[in-house]
Amino acid sequence: MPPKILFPAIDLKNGQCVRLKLGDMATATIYNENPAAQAKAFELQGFRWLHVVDLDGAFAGESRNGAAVEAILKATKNPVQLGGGIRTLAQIEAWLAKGLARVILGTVAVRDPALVRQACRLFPGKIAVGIDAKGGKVAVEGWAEASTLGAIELAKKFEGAGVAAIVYTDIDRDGVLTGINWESTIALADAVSIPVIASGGLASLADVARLTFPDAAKLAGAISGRALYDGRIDPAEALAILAGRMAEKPLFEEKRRFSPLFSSRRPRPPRPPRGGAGGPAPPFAGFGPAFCLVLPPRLGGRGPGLSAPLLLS
Ligand code: AMZ
Repeated sequence: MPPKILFPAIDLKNGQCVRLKLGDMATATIYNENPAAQAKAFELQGFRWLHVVDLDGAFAGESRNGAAVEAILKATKNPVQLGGGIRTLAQIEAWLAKGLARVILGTVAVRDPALVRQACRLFPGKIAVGIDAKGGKVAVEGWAEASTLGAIELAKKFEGAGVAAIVYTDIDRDGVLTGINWESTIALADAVSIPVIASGGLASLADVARLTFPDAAKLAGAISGRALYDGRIDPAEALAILAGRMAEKPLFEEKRRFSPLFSSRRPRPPRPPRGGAGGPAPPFAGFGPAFCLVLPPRLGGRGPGLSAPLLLS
């Protein structure tokens, strides 16, 4: 399983870094007036990707924080993915020419899926689709409008098109620190072969650790906004969990026992016969009996049921 990516998020409103609650512009909290400095700070904290949203652009239907995005691109060496107001091939091309690693297409993926498929052909590996759902239905235009499409129904339109990733946001959790909606995110990831990035509600290291569970194997990573800005998540600890390393400081209660990987909700597939050369790899090869990190409540742990497996092999 490739290492999971934790994407720190910069949401731009009037050129500043903000966080909204449930996508409502009226709830904006300003976290940094200098988005480029914030991008650099995330890079120095060890993050290797950056997720940027032009909020004004998502509502307006065209880029509105272009200067801030360009300043971010100059300030960080990390690959940057940008969503919000990108609706035409010309805009996609222009943004990629400025050095974005990926553009995220939301509204246009609902309104004109053929354009997304064409963009994938023209810019292979550089097109992500943003699926933002409320009550199971996809929302568009800054989440101000609901569509009649279900998230999985929309995702399936892009099977085989070459979409690099789907960023799936549960709108009802965005910015309110209630935890990722694992059930619907994993259901989406299981329904398509496109890697899915979880977004909306990431609240604690327990959510970060949950990414490493086997039923989340098809998730590419998760986006973190408010939890990082509020200091609920220590970047070094989060990145250590995803890298399968212990945190440098003894911050976790450590228990030697078998990994909870094998006691997840899903039944464990039968083991293939031993010693059979050429047989299928054992399920979850690379995970073995492992130490588990049990996150104490002060780190956002929710008790012994949620613990982070370490990859020791
Ligand atoms: O918070 C919001 N109201 C919001 C938001 N974060 N509205 C849209 N967006 C993001 C989506 C996606 O990344 O999560 O904007 C992008 C989609 O924009 P567009 O313009 O393609 O629909």
